[in-house]
Amino acid sequence: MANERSLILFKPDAVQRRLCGELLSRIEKRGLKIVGLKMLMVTKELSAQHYAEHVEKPFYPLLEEFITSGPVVALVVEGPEAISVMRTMMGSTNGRESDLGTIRGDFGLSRQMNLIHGSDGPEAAAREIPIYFRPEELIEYETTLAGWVCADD
Ligand code: IDP
Repeated sequence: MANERSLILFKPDAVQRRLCGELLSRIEKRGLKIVGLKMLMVTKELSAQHYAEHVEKPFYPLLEEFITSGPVVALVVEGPEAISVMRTMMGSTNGRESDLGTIRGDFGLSRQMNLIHGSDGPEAAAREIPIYFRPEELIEYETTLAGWVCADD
């Protein structure tokens, strides 16, 4: 079982809809550890860097407009299989197709304004985390709860 880190964004719609506390609460209650946290504006340059695989796609101009439209909250979360755990919690890209119980399924109906980003694999996490955080902005610490949250394997 890999202890992983994942880059998470609460997108501008989550901030505007005042859902950051709800989303953060779900992540913390699940047992993942917050090791980095900040609010920032995504610039066009940052958007192109983050969404490099999408810049040539037809939906990119609207995605850029959306992601640069207001502040986002960026986090690095850490825990056992944190990347896939977060992807499952997030749900499908399109809120309309996302299962109830997931963040996107519970709070949205949009494919674009889908509240949250999470790295989709270890390579993506390794690429995305340094886009948003300098090494010294990520805090290494122990929590006494760790053994109570995941101790089966
Ligand atoms: P993901 O966020 O579920 O990993 P990706 O396919 O990596 O989905 O797409 C990145 C983001 O681009 C999505 O979260 C969504 O905001 C936006 N997006 C993806 N596909 C479309 C589309 O077909 N129309 C509009 N926006 C899209």
